[in-house]
Amino acid sequence: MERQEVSLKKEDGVALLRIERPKRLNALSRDIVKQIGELLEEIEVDEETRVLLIHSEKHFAAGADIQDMAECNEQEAAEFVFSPVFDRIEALPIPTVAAIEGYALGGGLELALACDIRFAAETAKMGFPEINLGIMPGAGGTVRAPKLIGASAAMELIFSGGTISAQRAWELGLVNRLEPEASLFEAAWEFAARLSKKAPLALRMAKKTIQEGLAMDSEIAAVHNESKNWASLFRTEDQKEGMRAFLEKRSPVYQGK
Ligand code: DAK
Repeated sequence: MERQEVSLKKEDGVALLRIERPKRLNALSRDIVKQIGELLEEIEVDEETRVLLIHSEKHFAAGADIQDMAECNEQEAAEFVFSPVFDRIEALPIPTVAAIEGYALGGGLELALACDIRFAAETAKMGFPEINLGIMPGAGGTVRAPKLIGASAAMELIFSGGTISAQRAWELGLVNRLEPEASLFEAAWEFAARLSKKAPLALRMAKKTIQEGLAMDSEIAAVHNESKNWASLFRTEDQKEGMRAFLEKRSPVYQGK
């Protein structure tokens, strides 16, 4: 396995994960996704990591590696690790941000969709080209894209196999923020670093509560769950610190306790 194809750097509470396979436009081989899974193990247990930022130079990822998939039979295709790894990204208790430049296609877009928030360069291009290869999205695309942009817009993207501009992706709600290409990474990093200074237990609880609420059929049950989770934050030192800091007109210093 070529370990250097995925890198992880940690600074100021932000873990920066990058795919480094420029000759293949960062296409996701099985090994790369396995490596992402291994690095997630590290992130999952690291209490100092407050935010995960996924960004790759020039291209986010031009999809799954077609060479890797071309001769797969059904059993081998089912054994690809994409969905379990992407599901673990979605399930991380900390905020996750994707910063997209260049192509985010197929499995690459699915990787971005597994993150909580997406920044995109104005020049980025996104789409689900799977249909052009005789398959369909299979690592969350048919589930997460319709939730985000509605069933019909997702069907248009998936059925057509076309590529859309970052501007169109922003209009559809597929990405949260558009940035000039030159400042995309800096903007996403600054955002992630800002989140890393927020009360970490409250951030985690907010993410958990939103995800739990989305998974519930009853709005009343979801609001009840929100109230319970909200009250539980009053057990934390961070809540005392946040409110006292406000009253004392100073900046809060959160310990994550
Ligand atoms: N796989 C392998 N190689 C790729 C690649 C890919 N996805 N994308 C690009 N490359 C390679 C090209 O073959 C080329 O290699 P050389 O010819 O230099 O050896 C090199 O990267 C540079 O690409 P191009 O020369 O094509 O660059 P262009 O600027 O002309 O075009 C492009 C850029 C992004 C429009 C084009 O490269 C392209 O159409 N790429 C393929 C996009 C694509 O179809 N992606 C795959 C979608 S299928 C799973 C669930 C989901 C999936 C897998 C498993 N499970 C649940 C198990 C996901 C499936 C997909 O993502």
